[in-house]
Amino acid sequence: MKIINTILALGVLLTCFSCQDQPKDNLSENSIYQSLKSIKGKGILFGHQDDLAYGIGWKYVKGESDVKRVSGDYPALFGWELGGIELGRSMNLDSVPFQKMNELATWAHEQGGVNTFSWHPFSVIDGSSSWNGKLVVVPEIIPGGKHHDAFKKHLDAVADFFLNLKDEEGNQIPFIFRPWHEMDGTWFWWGVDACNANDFQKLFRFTIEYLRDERGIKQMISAYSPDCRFSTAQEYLTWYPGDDVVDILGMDDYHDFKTEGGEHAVVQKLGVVIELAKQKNKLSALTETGCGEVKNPQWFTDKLGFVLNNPNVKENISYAMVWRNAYNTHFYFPYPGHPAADNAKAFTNQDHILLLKDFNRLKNNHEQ
Ligand code: BMA
Repeated sequence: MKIINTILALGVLLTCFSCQDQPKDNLSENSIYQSLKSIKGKGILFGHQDDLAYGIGWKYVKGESDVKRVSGDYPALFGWELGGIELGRSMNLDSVPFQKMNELATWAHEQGGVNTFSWHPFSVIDGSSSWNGKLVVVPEIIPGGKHHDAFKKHLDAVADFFLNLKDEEGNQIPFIFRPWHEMDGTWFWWGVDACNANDFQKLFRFTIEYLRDERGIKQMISAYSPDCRFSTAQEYLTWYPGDDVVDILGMDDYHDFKTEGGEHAVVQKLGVVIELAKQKNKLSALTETGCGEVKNPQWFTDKLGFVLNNPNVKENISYAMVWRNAYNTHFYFPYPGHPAADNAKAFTNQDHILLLKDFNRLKNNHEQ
């Protein structure tokens, strides 16, 4: 009897320990998560930051998109940036009005696309921008820190934006949130030079729990995305905050593409991410990448295409996103007439690279 009791007690104890790390219960109802799961292995969503807001030579033209101008259709994934919202500004740090962002993201959702949000906040302590890699901010804003309450107000501004994202029927629009990315780099105040892994984990965890549990944002799934400064699973997980606050295992990588043959390193690192995602039953993605000004006209087929045609990558990752087309010396997707335009079109024409219509078709096939 004693033995049985002990076994039972142990069982209860083990269950409690493991529930801490259980995946979140809202995933079964999240249409993004479910559709990405259902099309896994059938295609990779192609994404572009600020795609509908502006491009080279245009700004806020209804229906316009550099990806569409070159490839014939919109991307399937739309990236947006929230930096500045925490200060109560009406525009983000790249001058995109938040009202416009709300409208465009709502439109993207209604067309069947997926929205993903990044956030490069100003420090609540002294208003410094995110790009202050030596500034000690994180210990002061996590629970127990002197500026924690002020930080919660910053998060409230983010929460209010998310809660205002509603479809025509008033339902909350599902989205991906990818905060505190590239923590393995030295350029952000949540990066390795100013923040240790333990504090980082607390920051990430608090951010997700506050938005999801305190502010009730259940339609959010989250992505963890170090930059490419890792080569093993152990290194990749250094800052990992826990299975219950992460849904997508990502990687940002511009750096490896800059070195000769670096696309092999990208494949290797994505292999690490994919393997971990399998073990944890999560999705994986190349959350940010690109070649500045697309200086290599073959970059899309020969570099990014090389990576996304690797059988393991092709079989497993959900999406790959390139950064914004800000102005004529800062863009990551070609515009019509650019030397890389035909190549980018050939890249997006591949069956497994999904633009918006391709993604919708696959989802519909799956539902039938
Ligand atoms: C960077 C650049 C900046 C921009 C920031 C946040 O990579 O594009 O110009 O402000 O992202 O979107």
